[in-house]
Amino acid sequence: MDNIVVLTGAGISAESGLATFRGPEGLWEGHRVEDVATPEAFARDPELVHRFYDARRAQLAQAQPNRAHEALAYLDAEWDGELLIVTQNVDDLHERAGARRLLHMHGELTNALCLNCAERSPVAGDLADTPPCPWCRAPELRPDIVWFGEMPYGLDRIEEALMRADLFVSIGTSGAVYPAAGFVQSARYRGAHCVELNLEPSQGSSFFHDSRQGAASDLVPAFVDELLDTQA
Ligand code: BV8
Repeated sequence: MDNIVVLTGAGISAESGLATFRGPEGLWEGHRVEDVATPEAFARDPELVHRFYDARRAQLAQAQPNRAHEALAYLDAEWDGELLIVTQNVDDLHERAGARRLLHMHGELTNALCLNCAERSPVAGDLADTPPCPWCRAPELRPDIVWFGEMPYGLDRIEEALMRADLFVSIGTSGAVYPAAGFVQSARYRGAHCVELNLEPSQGSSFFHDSRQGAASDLVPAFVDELLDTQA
């Protein structure tokens, strides 16, 4: 099992108190996803979208990484082979737990993107207050988030890692959003062993050789121990 690709979703951050996307009544923090996580929504009502992300950023500042984030960071530090943690999450809990070989394919809540000069910058305060871009001073900052209909980040790097993977592990994702939900099919096609660790079977469960149900903070530390035992 030399090369590993891990895909994480909102479920890995649930035990840190951050809402998942498809909670009860399919609302997300009281909003329909389409009303806040699309370029059209931002064009229609930038203030509403900024307030939505400002609230999530404030909530994130109070959240802590959980044992699942910590276990993946430990794997990152100890694994001699190739490892890439691809996260759909826009929170920074993987980094705060110490993960290094990490790629945010849907962007980062803590960053802003300037619509004028296309530079990224860390968000200081609320974007709803239309602060000037630190690079070009234009008051044109948007959340550095990949919305529905927008191109995810790092797809070439992800595809390359999937082509080389011996093991693909999917953690805390419902398998509802593409192209992330299709990664297991690429990995399986190329002969990787595919494992799913999730509270309930995801929409893509049938593509996994091994699908384990349970809380990430229980399943992930145990799985990392299993992996590191194979390396010993
Ligand atoms: C793209 C940033 C073109 C936002 C996100 C039809 C119409 C329109 C579009 C489409 C369509 N069909 C396909 C598409 C494309 C669309 C898509 O997939 N739509 C879906 C809804 C059908 N995708 C896109 O638009 C993407 N872009 O396609 O561009 C393209 C394509 C290919 C190549 C080039 C170009 C862009 C998608 C990105 C959207 N942005 N996030 C924000 O965060 O504000 S997506 C959003 O959903 C989050 O990133 C989230 O991570 C992601 C997926 O959700 P999950 O992470 O899986 O979270 P969810 O709540 O669903 O599930 C949580 C799971 O955890 C559950 O299974 C639960 O059981 C489990 N769980 C809960 N607690 C625990 C747990 N597990 C373990 N332990 C626990 N304690």
